[in-house]
Amino acid sequence: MSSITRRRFLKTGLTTAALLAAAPVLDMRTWAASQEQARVEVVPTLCNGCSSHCGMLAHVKNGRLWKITGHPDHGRSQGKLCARAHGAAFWLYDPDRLAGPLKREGDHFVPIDWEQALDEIAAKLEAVLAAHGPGAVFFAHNPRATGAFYGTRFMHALGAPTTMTHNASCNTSLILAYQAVFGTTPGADLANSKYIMLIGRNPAEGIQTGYSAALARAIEKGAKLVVVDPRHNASAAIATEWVPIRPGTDLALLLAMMNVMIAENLYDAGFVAEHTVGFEELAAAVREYSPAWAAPITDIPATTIARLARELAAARPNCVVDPGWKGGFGANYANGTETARAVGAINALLGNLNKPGGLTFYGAPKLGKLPADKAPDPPKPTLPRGDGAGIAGEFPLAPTAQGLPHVAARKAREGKLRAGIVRHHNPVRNFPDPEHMMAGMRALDLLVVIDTHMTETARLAHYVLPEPSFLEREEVVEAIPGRKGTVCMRTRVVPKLLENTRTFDEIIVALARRMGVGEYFNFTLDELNSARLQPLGITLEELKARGSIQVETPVVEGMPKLKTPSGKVEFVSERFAKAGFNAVPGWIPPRVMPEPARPNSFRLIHGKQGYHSHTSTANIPYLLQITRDHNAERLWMNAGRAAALGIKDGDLVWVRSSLASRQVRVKVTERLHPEAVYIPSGYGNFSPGLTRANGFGLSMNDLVPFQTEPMSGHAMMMEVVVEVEPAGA
Ligand SMILES: Nc1nc2c(c(=O)[nH]1)N[C@H]1C(S)=C(S)[C@@H](COP(=O)(O)OP(=O)(O)OC[C@H]3O[C@@H](n4cnc5c(=O)[nH]c(N)nc54)[C@H](O)[C@@H]3O)O[C@H]1N2
Ligand SMILES: Nc1nc2c(c(=O)[nH]1)N[C@H]1C(S)=C(S)[C@@H](COP(=O)(O)OP(=O)(O)OC[C@H]3O[C@@H](n4cnc5c(=O)[nH]c(N)nc54)[C@H](O)[C@@H]3O)O[C@H]1N2
Ligand code: SF4
Ligand SMILES: [Mo]
Repeated sequence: MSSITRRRFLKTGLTTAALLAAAPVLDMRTWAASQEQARVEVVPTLCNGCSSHCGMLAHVKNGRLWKITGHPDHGRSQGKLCARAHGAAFWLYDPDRLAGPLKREGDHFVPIDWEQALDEIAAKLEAVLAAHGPGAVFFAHNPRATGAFYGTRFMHALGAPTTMTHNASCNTSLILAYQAVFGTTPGADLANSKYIMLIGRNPAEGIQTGYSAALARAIEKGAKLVVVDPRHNASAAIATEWVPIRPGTDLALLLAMMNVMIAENLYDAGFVAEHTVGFEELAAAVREYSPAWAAPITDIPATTIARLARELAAARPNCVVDPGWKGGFGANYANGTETARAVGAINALLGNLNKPGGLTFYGAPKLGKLPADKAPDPPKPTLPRGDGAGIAGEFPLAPTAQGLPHVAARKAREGKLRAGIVRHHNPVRNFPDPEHMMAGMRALDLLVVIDTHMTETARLAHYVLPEPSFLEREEVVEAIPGRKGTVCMRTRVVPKLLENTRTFDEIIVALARRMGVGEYFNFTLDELNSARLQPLGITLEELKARGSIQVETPVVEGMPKLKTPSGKVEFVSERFAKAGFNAVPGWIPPRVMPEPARPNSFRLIHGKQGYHSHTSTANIPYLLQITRDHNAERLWMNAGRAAALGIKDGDLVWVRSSLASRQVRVKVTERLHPEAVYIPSGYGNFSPGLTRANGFGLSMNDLVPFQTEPMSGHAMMMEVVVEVEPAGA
């Protein structure tokens, strides 16, 4: 199915029409027949259940969304959708959706007319700009093409430098680390790998459909899969080996494996000589990190560490230590960035870059730009950022393309940031320390939230502006990397159901015109999308009809020239050294550790469940019911530790940190490292506007203080020790 068009999928129900014309009274049978045979239009679009934006075919019957299926032409998702996609389809008809713009009056919201809301927002933004300058204004979002294009362009038009994504709660550490080692973030060719080590990565639950499928294919082809995780996660269920590790210590494991590979000459010396810099420094640094050194730190036997290093090296170059996403070395631990640098380095020792089954460096199709004479780009702001990212003395290495929303909340509390626009992002719920995040939002002179629902962040806004759901709008064309890249776009599946909603681009253009920077927005979304497609020789009409189209992207065979200062893999980073950090990866312990002498002291960790996205899907009744049916919101505790505390499966406990105390029921299990308790991500909403999720389950963010990792500035989301005791004790 390489060319899906709307027309091809139209099944005209002539018999239905005839039946209806002949039937004077609509009886049940006629009605059922009309449903059965109704004309089905299949509209290709993109899922919005999470940021992966898989290719989706929406089947529309009688003007209503009837069902969804995967779009086979999307190169990354390859016809697959996950459970959350089916849940997210409910958003279209969700009675909790925001139906019109709202303005805060005291402690409640009142409906407001769009024109008036936009006039007032523009005037208030102008006032902040006049009093404090563009350095005091920010934009934050869940990073995707539409938000990135319109949000960033608007900020730049105002001279405002502070645009931020959610990544400081996700994977900013990885982004920084791989920038240093490779100049970019690599992927992995799991499907062709002979030996895969997943370190705090769980494709079976932290789903990106194509990636999860690739892991399954690798297993079918006989790959060895090693899952390093304090928790026997769903990927471990199909693994050859589960290596339970003490949380926060993966860096020690990696350093010790590199020690073995170098000491025993198992690494790819040819690749290292030709394509890397800083090997001697790395070799000198890891000499002290033997398996015997790492064993008591990681709680993994030294013999196992040495064996894993030898097995990996024996499979090179068709093997990979997965580059990860969030879990083991995302925005979680004090050593997140350093751990990701070590993952980069060990893959380079294996010489697996651009080899089948190794790391991949695929580009995305190159999109075009609007003509400069018609739509000039606003100049890039020259003011220093307001969130400390890239600023000497604050977080000089923090990637400025991501920014630091939790630091921005502190700056707002200090009066340095004064106004913000938040779109498709819920920083109050999804960053640690909600009191800190809320205090930041409340301190602003102006907070505008653009969402589909009344989230925890939206509740604090001065203006809440509703977008139509993803099935009712068109968006900016996206380019997806891959061996064969994909261009794709979100198309409108059904007409706008809630008339009084507006899309993000409409909102931004309206604000820009009011604020005297309309000259940067003198084009329609269609014109922008046509310009983006122009170099690919694809018309907008064609992409709207097909939704996703694969295009040839130049594939570099062998080693690409990397965007590092040397053009090679860098084991040693001058930038890191200059900023006062290790030049080559070295041991950094986690910030906190549970107290061994206290039987009720644990580290609290979290992770994804396959059927929820962050905290935005718990309000979907079908997905919430899965949780309820399986008591899946419970806190996991190791059976031995539970027995010692007199805690049984299903018991209610108190979980206390320095920040808060919460109650939750316990799942007693053998599938967890004894020193950790684990809470599934996705629960703990506290906005009454989310009528079904409100008050359900626990978010670990309630218990984690505001804290920043020194290198990347990310939120350290699992650096927290809790005490657990039976409720009522
Ligand atoms: N179902 C679902 N899928 C998603 C998402 C979602 O919300 N829901 N979101 C998408 C996004 S934005 C992301 S970032 C990815 C995340 O994808 P992943 O990073 O794979 O998912 P996580 O569950 O965050 O973390 C993976 C594992 O890390 C483990 N872990 C925790 N601490 C440690 C540690 O110290 N060491 C080691 N080795 N392991 C540890 C957890 O037990 C967990 O099993 O998922 C994407 N896909
Ligand atoms: N407790 C907890 N915290 C987490 C995580 C977790 O799993 N659990 N995961 C961490 C990770 S890996 C990440 S990436 C971040 C994610 O953090 P966020 O980006 O904040 O999370 P999302 O759930 O993707 O989406 C946030 C908002 O998008 C809104 N939304 C949905 N559809 C639309 C739309 O079409 N238009 C608009 N304008 N808004 C829409 C939802 O209502 C929701 O408020 O959270 C991090 N923090
Ligand atoms: S991974 Fe699932 S929820 Fe995310 S975009 Fe793909 S189908 Fe949708
Ligand atoms: Mo994420």
